[in-house]
Amino acid sequence: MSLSFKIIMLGNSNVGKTSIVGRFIGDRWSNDYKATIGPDYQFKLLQMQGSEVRLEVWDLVGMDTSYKGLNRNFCREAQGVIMVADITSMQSIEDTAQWKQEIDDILSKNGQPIPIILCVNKVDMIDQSDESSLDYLQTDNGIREFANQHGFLESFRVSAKEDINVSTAFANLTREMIISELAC
Ligand SMILES: Nc1nc2c(ncn2[C@@H]2O[C@H](COP(=O)(O)OP(=O)(O)OP(=O)(O)O)[C@@H](O)[C@H]2O)c(=O)[nH]1
Ligand SMILES: [Mg+2]
Repeated sequence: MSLSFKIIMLGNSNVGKTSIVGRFIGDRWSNDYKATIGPDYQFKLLQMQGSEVRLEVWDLVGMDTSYKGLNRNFCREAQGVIMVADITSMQSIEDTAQWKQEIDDILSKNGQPIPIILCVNKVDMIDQSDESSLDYLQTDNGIREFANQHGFLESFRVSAKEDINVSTAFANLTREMIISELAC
């Protein structure tokens, strides 16, 4: 069986959406920052649960700078979302709650919200060995609690730079999209 899914990357600007896509699709990393100026997609083929899965990953413009409301038509075709925040910016984490609500209003499948995974990126920039030095929203427990509260399927602390948890986040999202596809 072969399956095809559209995933969109959402989150504030500068949080690392493009870097996460680069890491996932091509195992690439760059320190240079070039703001994304228009939607663009790349795809990757995965073998999962005996099926060939084509993931079309849409990288969008950061939503705080150019925000005029999510493009409803564009988002309507998405079957999964990777919501990205920056672990060094509490604001970027808190803002995901609002994007989550908005996407739920646009996108639900048979009344069910589509799967959205929260990726709190740049975990390489904090000292994970000393959780007591962190803000609660930067800790594993804090992020998990925030994600539960706001209805995210799952949450991960990730690093596009050091390749931490990026493929796991996409794999778990894909598994969930397959389950919801097969349930139809
Ligand atoms: N330390 C660290 N820096 C990162 C990481 N991911 C991204 N960055 C840096 O953060 C900056 C922004 O990354 P982008 O991937 O362009 O962010 P974006 O969310 O796509 O930004 P917009 O397209 O403007 O919305 C760049 O300078 C990246 O090098 C990471 O995991 N760790
Ligand atoms: Mg970008």
